[in-house]
Amino acid sequence: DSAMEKNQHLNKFIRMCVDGWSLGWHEYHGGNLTYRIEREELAGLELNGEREWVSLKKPMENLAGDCFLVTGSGKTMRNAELEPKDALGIIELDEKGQAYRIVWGLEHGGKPTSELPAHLMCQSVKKEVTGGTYRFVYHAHPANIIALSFVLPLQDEAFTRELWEMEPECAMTFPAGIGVLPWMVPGTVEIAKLTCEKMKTYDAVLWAQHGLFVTGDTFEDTFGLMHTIEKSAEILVKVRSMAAEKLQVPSVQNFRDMAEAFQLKLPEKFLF
Ligand code: 2HA
Ligand code: ZN
Repeated sequence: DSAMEKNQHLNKFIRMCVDGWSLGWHEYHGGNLTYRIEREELAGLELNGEREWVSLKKPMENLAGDCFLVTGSGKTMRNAELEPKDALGIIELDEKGQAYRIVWGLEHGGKPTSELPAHLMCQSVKKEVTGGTYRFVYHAHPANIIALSFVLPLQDEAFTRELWEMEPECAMTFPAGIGVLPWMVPGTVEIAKLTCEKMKTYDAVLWAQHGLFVTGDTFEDTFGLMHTIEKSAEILVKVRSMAAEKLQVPSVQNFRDMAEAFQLKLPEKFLF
């Protein structure tokens, strides 16, 4: 009895997991996805409120009562389609935003993603700064952007400009730029805190020598942002593999012209 067909939001979530797997971003247990799902969107799913409440390390008042569709810790994106009720789950937060419980899926004693602190803290920040429009947090391990974190300075300015230069789509897809964090221990509250701090201004944050965190309002925008950043990283890796120096790049004036044509607010700090 497959969960496919019963709930279109679950089906899109599953498709995103499988698409990321197909692109090579989710080796084994790598990566995770959460979606703040409205209660009306849960139609067709049989919820069960019998599992235990689990305290959150950091309470989040503005997520009180919210539900999240989440990937499971130690599960695989690849199995999302074959075994959705094992690989995925839905959690609900209590009325104070201090604890969660599993109300669907994550059968056989499963737990939400190991990066739950970073997901919920980014969900909280984005819900606040976007007035509730952002509902997705997505983490993946795309090889090219990770490779660049070994050779580019770990600065927002360097990564943003290098990636923007690769194709015009980039400045249009992440006009606010991209934030960069040094290597840190995965799954910790420390990495979650620094990530959600950067998410106040950016939609994408790179974890050096680990992977990429992105946020968005729809499945398409969230997946599209991950895909666009990794595509430009792939071009940059090819360029750097061919030659030590680029012979020509789009100029600061080119970026200003594009910003005017598409009404993009490109921060001055990236136009050096
Ligand atoms: O194993 O990607 O960052 C899931 C992860 C941890
Ligand atoms: Zn990871």
